[in-house]
Amino acid sequence: MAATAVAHPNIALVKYWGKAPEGDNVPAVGSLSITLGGLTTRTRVRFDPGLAGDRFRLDGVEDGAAARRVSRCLDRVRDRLGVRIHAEVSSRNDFPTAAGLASSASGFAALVTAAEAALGGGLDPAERADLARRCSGSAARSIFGGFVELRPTPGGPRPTETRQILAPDEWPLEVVIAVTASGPKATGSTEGMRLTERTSPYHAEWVRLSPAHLDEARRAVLGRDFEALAAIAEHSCLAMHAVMLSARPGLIYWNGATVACLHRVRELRGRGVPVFFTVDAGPQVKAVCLPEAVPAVREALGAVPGVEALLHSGLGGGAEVVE
Ligand code: 2P0
Repeated sequence: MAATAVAHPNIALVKYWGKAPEGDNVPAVGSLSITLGGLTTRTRVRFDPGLAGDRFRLDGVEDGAAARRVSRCLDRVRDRLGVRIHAEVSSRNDFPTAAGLASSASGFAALVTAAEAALGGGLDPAERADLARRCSGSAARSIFGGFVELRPTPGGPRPTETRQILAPDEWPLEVVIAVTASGPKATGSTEGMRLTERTSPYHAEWVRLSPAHLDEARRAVLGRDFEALAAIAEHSCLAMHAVMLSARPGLIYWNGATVACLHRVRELRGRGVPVFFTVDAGPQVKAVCLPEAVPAVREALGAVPGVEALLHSGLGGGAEVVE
């Protein structure tokens, strides 16, 4: 009754921000992402009838707040498979946790995949994705590799459908991540979304426009049209941050170096370098580019004052059981 799974974070090019009113963590909007092969979460789950409660260690340290969320996620897997046994979970990230690098996406994708395998569940990836979505919306996308779309499907067999739209080797984009601050962010995504839904006058418009954003991005991906993908991805990112900024009090996830990096990426693209930016609920800048652009992008972002480190990743596969 033990299994180990690995999963990778994903970066949304069409962003998820906001929950549907029906609850159970159904996203208010669809999203489209790329899964990053170069950053990895590795999670071992061992179910043990002798345990009085679930236990959770992240990077070797017991973490009480995260443990409650892990336990709630395990409850969803247990409920689905009709099991009532507690588990010991240990997880490792080879990248900074909770700093806008989507550690909850890879974390919950790996957790659901390992827990389900440990219990011999035999769930298919679409079902695992919907379970992972209930634990953390973006985690559904990390069940799959390459280019992934998640759509709310009211009235469907499941409340959301997640699927791969292109495999990693069908369009091998690269991502350079400029880390402009390490350490956990000030406002977690779930809390930030709730505040935005309640208080931003622009949130309803964001939800209304989202299907058009998804259609535009899906067309660009299927046509391998980098310019078109750059245009819609930067728009979705900036529109999401506009909605965040318009909450009360406004959510400002960027720092000065974040903004400087956005300008550098725009300058590069103006000079013909195939690169665009995206930024999540944190201050790191993700520069998505064609493989030949990686050296120029690294050099440009590495020279921006305030950039502490660069990470680099190609696209990768979905969550999988390794032991
Ligand atoms: C995304 N983010 O699409 C967006 C862009 C952050 C900004 O999904 O509340 O950690 O656990 O469902 O999945 C981060 O949100 O939120 C996120 P919950 P999650 O990648």
